[in-house]
Amino acid sequence: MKKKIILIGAGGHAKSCIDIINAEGKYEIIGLVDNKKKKGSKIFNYKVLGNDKILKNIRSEVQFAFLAVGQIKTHELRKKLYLKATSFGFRFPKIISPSSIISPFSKIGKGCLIAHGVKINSDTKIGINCIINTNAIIEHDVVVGDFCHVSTSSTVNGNVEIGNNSFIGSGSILKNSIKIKNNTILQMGSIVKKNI
Ligand code: JB2
Repeated sequence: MKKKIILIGAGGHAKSCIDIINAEGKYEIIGLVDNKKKKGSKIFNYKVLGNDKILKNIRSEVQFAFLAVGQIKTHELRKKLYLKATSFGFRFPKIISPSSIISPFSKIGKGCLIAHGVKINSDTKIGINCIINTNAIIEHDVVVGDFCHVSTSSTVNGNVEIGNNSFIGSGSILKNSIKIKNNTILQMGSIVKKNI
């Protein structure tokens, strides 16, 4: 039987999350919470059940939650919502698209979204609550910190380290063995050959 899950955030990224959660087939989405969308409004067949104030009460019926707000400039909203939901006892699963290719020798943290077409190679470690977005390539021996977003079609070559809370813009290419410090924001199409 599928486990029940609630999504936090009901914008564009939530649509991607819904698609991947349904493709994976392990969780039944019981609804979304959003601080600005009207209660009762819908994304596809899924209702906005209310705002974050209802999370505490929903916990008695639903064990799992997932961050469905995206992360472009800052990780702060995602982290705040994660801490709030965990304080109510929610658990955050990793959600992995069946169209991704993930090495069995890699490790992926809780709360991560691994989107369609992603490739994660051997001995790579991804921290908690990351978004590895559509068609990103993460090569062997890479370390990605917590609360990172590696955006669409980025290429992270072997042995790269990406610090916590970082954003790697769409289509970026990171040379092998470089280090990216915590809280880095790389604009789309960045080509990075040295440590930053
Ligand atoms: O504190 C909050 C809160 N603040 C904003 N709690 C809850 N539960 N929801 C919150 N929100 C809601 O997040 C907003 O009311 C809005 O409905 C949603 C953000 O939607 P938006 O479409 O603006 O962005 P997104 O974060 O879903 O997607 C961004 O990031 C993705 C990775 C976009 O830039 C996408 O294009 C991108 N693919």
